Amino acid sequence: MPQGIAGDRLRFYRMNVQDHRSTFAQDVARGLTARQKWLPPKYFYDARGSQLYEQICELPEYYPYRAERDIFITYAAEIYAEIGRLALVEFGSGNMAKTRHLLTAYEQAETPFTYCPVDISDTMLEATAAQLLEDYRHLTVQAMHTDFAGHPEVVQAFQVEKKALAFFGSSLGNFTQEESAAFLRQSASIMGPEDVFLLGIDLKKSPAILVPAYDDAQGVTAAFNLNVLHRINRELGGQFDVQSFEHVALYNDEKGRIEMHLRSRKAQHIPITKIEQVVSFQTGETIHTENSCKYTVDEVRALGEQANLDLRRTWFDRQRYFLLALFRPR
Ligand code: AVI
Repeated sequence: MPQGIAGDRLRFYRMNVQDHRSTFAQDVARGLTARQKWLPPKYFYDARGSQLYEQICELPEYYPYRAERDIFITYAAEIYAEIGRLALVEFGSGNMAKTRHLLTAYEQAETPFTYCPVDISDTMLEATAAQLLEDYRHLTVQAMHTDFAGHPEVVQAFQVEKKALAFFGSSLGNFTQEESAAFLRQSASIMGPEDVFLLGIDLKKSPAILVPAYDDAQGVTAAFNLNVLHRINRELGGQFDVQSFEHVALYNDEKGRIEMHLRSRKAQHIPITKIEQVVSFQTGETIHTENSCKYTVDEVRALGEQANLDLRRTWFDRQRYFLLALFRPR
């Protein structure tokens, strides 16, 4: 239910966010007792992890952030021409820095417009939404705090007529194929005939470019990956000696994805109090912590087709590393 309406230009919704801690415990118990140990990537993003992700976006090797920003800057007017009449609903809005390039195009039109950021971090949402209202006179914000990943249809609660649903930053790439297809299908099911879906997605390219983007020289991505072990220690009473694990990033050509793993440098047994387990590792055994799927344009088109969405416009950065795709309902 909507809560805490603060002024005429800001409405805040808190939608049924699950108890993260119990879910974290369940996911850690399930993931670390599987044959190939794994953890869902969403647990990277505690306060420290979010900070590290912002640092990743500034790294020389991590091109996706800059490439997408390039598209927004270069084509803001064209993108605005396609979506300007629609409220912009952004899944996983984060610090909204990149989206500002689009909001600036809305503002320059000098007509009222609505931006609906949706994020799992409420502190980030509150702070950033308030700042946006100061910076954009014609803007109304409806912000939603929720874990939207499994149920994008939650954004139906926003009071908007026509909408551009947006999922930027190649975050769809962190979903499995089934999750991506379900996300697009569920999104399509709440789209009216004039609504659009905007997808920012990273394209397939040489592993010589991909791998360093996830294994940078300064070790920021390594710290981001290892941070999930610190989080297990802090929140679940884990006893990981974080130094005894190393960051691994590899390109899985067959699956078309970067995989991140944490590899145990030695055989060890790790007690985790809150899940009442001792997790054993052999030397070299890994925890698979993230997939970052890469696509071709044809694969992006096919992804849309599975959800009855037609690919109508494409924008690329100057290196053609990244794609902003606009879909319309069939
Ligand atoms: C958020 N997501 C799209 C990033 C990616 O590129 O898959 C997360 C990330 N992992 C390591 N570096 C960045």
